[in-house]
Amino acid sequence: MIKKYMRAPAGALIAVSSLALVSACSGQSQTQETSTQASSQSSGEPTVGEAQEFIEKVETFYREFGEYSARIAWVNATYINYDTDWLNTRMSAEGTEMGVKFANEAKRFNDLELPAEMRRKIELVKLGLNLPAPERQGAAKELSEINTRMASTYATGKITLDGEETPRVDLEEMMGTVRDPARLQEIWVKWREVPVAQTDADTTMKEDYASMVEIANEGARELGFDDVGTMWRARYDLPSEEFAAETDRLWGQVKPLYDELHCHVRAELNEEYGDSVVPLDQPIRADLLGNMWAQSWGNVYDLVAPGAADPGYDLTALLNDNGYDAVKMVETGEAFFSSLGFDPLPDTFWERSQITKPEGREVACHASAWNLDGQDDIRIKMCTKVNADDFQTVHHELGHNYYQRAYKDQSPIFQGGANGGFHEAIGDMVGLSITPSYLKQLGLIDEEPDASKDVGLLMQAALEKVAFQPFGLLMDKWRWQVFSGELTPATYNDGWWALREQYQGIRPPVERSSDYFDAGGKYHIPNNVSYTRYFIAHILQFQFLKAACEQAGWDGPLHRCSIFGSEEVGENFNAMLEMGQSKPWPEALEAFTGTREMDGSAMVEYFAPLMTWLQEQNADRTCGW
Ligand code: X8Z
Ligand code: ZN
Repeated sequence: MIKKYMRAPAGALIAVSSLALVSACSGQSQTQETSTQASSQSSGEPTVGEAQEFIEKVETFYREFGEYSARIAWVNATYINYDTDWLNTRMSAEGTEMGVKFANEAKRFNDLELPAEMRRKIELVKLGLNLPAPERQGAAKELSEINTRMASTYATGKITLDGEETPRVDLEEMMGTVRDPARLQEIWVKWREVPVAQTDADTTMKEDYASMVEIANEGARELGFDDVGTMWRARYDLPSEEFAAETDRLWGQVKPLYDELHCHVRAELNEEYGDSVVPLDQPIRADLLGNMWAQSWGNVYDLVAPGAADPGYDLTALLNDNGYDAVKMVETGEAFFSSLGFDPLPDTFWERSQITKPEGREVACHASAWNLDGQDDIRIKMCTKVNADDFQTVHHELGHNYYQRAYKDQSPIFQGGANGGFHEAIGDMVGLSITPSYLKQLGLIDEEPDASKDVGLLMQAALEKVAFQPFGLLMDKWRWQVFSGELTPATYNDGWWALREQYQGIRPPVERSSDYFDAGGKYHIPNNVSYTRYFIAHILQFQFLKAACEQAGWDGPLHRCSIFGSEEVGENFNAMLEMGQSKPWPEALEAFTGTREMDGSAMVEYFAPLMTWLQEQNADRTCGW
């Protein structure tokens, strides 16, 4: 099915934080249709012909600047030094200036009646910038200097452990394996020194962030938005406030499951660490959950496993014992997509990707997927470790790449996910098919555990997926408050921990003064990657899975379904992917699942047997915080 693609002129898929057609993290286009918020500055009656000319001009720019900027951003992210920061800053300022110019020009066509496709392109151009700058002289340059510096500070910030400078990815991994609370606290605290340390420019990331908020808000207001948060929410084909309410509705569907999981995990951690470290009436200490940000808890599975229902294997150990290295993990991911009928990855993917952390230079290790030319120059950038987390991440990133390639024949304005959540959900949906039956097909296990082990399998999945949801939601709740001015630099940290406690039921291991900038310890904050996309993706991936398993004729429980080898599912999936963002997302959703609504009930159904088990376990416990 993929072979029918024709070659189109080079598409613009870039990875910059200025005219961010595609963000560095996700390959997700930053543009989405919105209600018409910007006011017209029309001079003379605009015509449909002028609108068409304008669109063609923007498309040409997106193609050309897209490839140029992506190559600079790639070199910067994979070889961070003074010069590549300099290049990235200049490129990003140019992109921002052009993006602002186009967004303002687009307003001219606000009241003109246009065919739906042209209207959508015009609206997407208005939302094309991730962070707009005001038009005043020097603002775009200042904004891009700040953004490049924050990104590089996050990627290269030095941390010394036991007198030795320790790679950041090693610290991340240690949070999953270390069990000594004092040591965990030490690593956790050191990680969070970077956002308040002095940079070469004599600023801190916290100060830079505050300046960024000021400038980008000014830019957003010039474009007719209340603030940057409103602009980000407007990318979901809904009025901004309706979208916020929609995320709360989806959270409401999953929250009962999270509450039970939290209760059980806290009780088991209390068994392990005792009352003084894990008091039963308090939020859980954030450093005890197996992850630097307590965003997914799969690494503490062994501490909370449901005894008799434990399936008896550990994917990290299986990969290592079977001689998997990083490349083999990626090849295995590719083979999964091939089994669905997708074309193999191009040779250039293997030649140009950064699969492991290179020696002797600074790189951004946070995983990302790129399309450098809007066509076939797709790549991943990872510092892959051989473990279960990164096996999932490999599938996640490849999902971005296959999506990018599927929509490469769309106009560059439409080259993006149906919404940000779609782009993040594709690889995750495939990753949900790493079931025991699939592991057996790979030869990693000899026998599939029987149904009595389902609760164990579901516990593993819930620690990743259910535990994630409140974090997925609160990251942007915090930013929405920051951009609206509800939080100020003096209250950034208190506001951050208030949300962490309210939604996740976690607390810092030590008192955190308001001088800290703990939000800045998470990649997506200094890199300005919006985060609601991941919350949405965690809902959508279960909806996609359910639809796919129905298409494949699966009649067992959803959590045992693997779509490996189903070309029919692949073909239907590809039909959705090819659309890119050419249509409002409900149409893309309908194309694959038959429904136009996002709905958490597939996720709830997937975990239903675990929910029953958790409720039994928690019957005599006091839950909540
Ligand atoms: O950032 C990512 C991907 C790249 S888009 C590795 N993720 C979020 C995170 O790591 O915080 C995937 C899950 C959530
Ligand atoms: Zn992603």
